[in-house]
Amino acid sequence: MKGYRIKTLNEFIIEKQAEFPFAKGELTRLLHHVGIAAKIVNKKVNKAGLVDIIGEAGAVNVQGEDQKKLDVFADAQFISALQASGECCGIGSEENEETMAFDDDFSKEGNYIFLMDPLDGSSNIDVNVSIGTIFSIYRRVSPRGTVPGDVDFLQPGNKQVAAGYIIYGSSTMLVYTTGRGVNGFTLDTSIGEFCLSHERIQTPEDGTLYSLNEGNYVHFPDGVKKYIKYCQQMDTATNRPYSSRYIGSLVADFHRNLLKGGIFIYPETAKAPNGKLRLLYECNPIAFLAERAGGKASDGFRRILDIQPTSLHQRVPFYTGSKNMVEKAEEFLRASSDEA
Ligand code: P6P
Repeated sequence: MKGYRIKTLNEFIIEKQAEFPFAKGELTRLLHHVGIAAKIVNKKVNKAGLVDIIGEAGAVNVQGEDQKKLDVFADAQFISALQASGECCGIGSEENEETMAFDDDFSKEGNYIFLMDPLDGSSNIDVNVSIGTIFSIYRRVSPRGTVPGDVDFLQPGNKQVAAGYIIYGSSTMLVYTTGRGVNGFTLDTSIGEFCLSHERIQTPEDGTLYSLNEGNYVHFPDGVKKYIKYCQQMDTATNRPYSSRYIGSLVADFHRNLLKGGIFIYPETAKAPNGKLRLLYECNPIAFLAERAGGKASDGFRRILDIQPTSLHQRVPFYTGSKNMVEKAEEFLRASSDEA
């Protein structure tokens, strides 16, 4: 009887490493360590609801260690796993104001730069909403053995060699791309392995879901207001009105739209004149995945991956998802800016 052939993340990475221009197993080791950190974070996130019962976060545990907030915990786990890989020479993280360069001889030789939001949407944990880790991987530009700097960390998204996210939800999944297709792995906790569950994800060119925080409507640019009205109009030929779906957790909103089709928008608002989401470790990795799955990602006018970063935590307006939906939203934005 033909059983289900489990293909683990490690088997898949090794199988595909020949496709990766800098093979030699470097990226294999890096992604393997991402998987290890993801499993450790997953275990903690899944227990988060029990914090009050088992008295973890904020208390002192049996080893006498101060328990940290989950996003600080996740940050530390990914940093130590990446340092252990020996392939990463520096990290930029949402949790740390400055970039971190490893100065031990082992890691200084690393060829890769890692940017991450270690636990995005962590405020959703106490209401049991899915949250995620988002990561972006670049080759270093400066010579090996030297301390990485802005030339390494502030590369445009079109230089990414890999990007992905882990979504800690009803099941935990790791979704990543090295530029050739987008593949999803579901964590089988009974064997402690991420197993291939969504091979070569292609996002539908059209969708019927639009995701944005309509509570900010009064602050939206005119083009966004007009696009929302377009989504809400009755037009059976284009399956409108669309459905509004907004979880308030980027990875969860994006993941749903990636699989089912849809558009996610976080535009500029009065409170966030450049949008809320960060270019380097939220928008660029998500944009890389969106494009490699056949979708699009822009700031409303420019392709996200072509934006030259100027600072680690800079924000950009973000429109991403099904190609035709993003292009329709961009049409409304262009028309409104022409009228202005
Ligand atoms: P708002 C979560 O805090 C986050 O950074 C993203 O995950 C999410 O898409 C966005 O902010 C939600 O922001 O302003 O709608 O609550």
